[in-house]
Amino acid sequence: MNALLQNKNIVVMGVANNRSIAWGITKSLQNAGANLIFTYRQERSKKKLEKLLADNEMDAKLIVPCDVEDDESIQGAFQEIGEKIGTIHGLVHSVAFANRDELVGEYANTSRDGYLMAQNISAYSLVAVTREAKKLMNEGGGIVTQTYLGAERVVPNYNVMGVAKAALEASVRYLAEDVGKYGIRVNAVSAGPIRTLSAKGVSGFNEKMSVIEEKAPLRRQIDQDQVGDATAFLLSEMARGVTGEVLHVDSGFHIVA
Ligand code: NDP
Ligand code: KAL
Repeated sequence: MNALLQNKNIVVMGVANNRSIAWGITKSLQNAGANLIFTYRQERSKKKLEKLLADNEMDAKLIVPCDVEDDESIQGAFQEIGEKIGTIHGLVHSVAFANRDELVGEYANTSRDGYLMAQNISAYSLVAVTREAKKLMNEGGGIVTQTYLGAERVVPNYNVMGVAKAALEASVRYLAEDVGKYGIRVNAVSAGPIRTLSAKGVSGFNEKMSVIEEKAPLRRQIDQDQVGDATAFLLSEMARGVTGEVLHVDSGFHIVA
């Protein structure tokens, strides 16, 4: 236990199951003394989350539905959080989606609808939730999203999601400028490959994982707990001088040629 986020109200978006990066983050936030608020999309995710919390003897202050494709759903979620919790000090955005058939083969084949869906759920959602969260962050605080190296480089099969993550990372910088004057910081963690529900069955994932042990400076896999601790740091006062940043938690893979 550390006291990095003692008595801080933090909203976590994107726990689908025990393998979710957002669940690793939840454990780090709990360890830092934070009060936890969750949003979910699918009822199945809510059930998994409730069981995980119970099994780990953890408490949620509030669990609310939020589909980031829908502005009313986002507004409703943050309104409820405002009414029941009041001030929040942090937000974790850990959601992304692209159609599976756009995550293979040539990027040039991306459909207009597929492009817009990936951008909508994976990039624009950060803009929309930042706008709503800001209204409740009247003591300042931190917002952290999750990104991947495919935003910076061409990674086979990542395709439309790479372009969405590029927009997400640029949004981190523009949003950081907007909300910095209110004492709110916006950052991203760029995680190496982690086997989660989203990663399941997508082409090229196993190869991307195995190359980490061969080539990354630390020569070991990345896990949810490493991303969790880095995210907790970025949300905390320890990172009070850091905003608009993309912090790689990837065993150093991004520095090697
Ligand atoms: P998970 O499958 O565990 O989490 C994905 C989450 O996205 C789910 O909780 C899902 O909710 C949520 N989601 C999808 N669409 C919507 C929507 N319209 N509204 C609200 N929530 C939605 O996978 P990860 O933990 O791997 O993914 C979390 C983040 O980490 C993503 O941004 C991903 O791109 C990023 N990332 C993952 C890496 C990896 O190797 N796994 C590497 C680098 C970054 P529900 O199931 O309820 O629909
Ligand atoms: C180069 C890598 C290999 C994999 C390529 C693409 C990965 C894209 C991630 C994206 C989030 C996956 C999906 O959207 C999956 C979706 O089409 C089907 N899955 C679901 O609907 C499940 C049930 C729900 C829970 O998933 C979502 N997202 O809602 C990239 C690897 C090395 C790193 C990864 C996996 C990065 C990343 O961004 O996740």
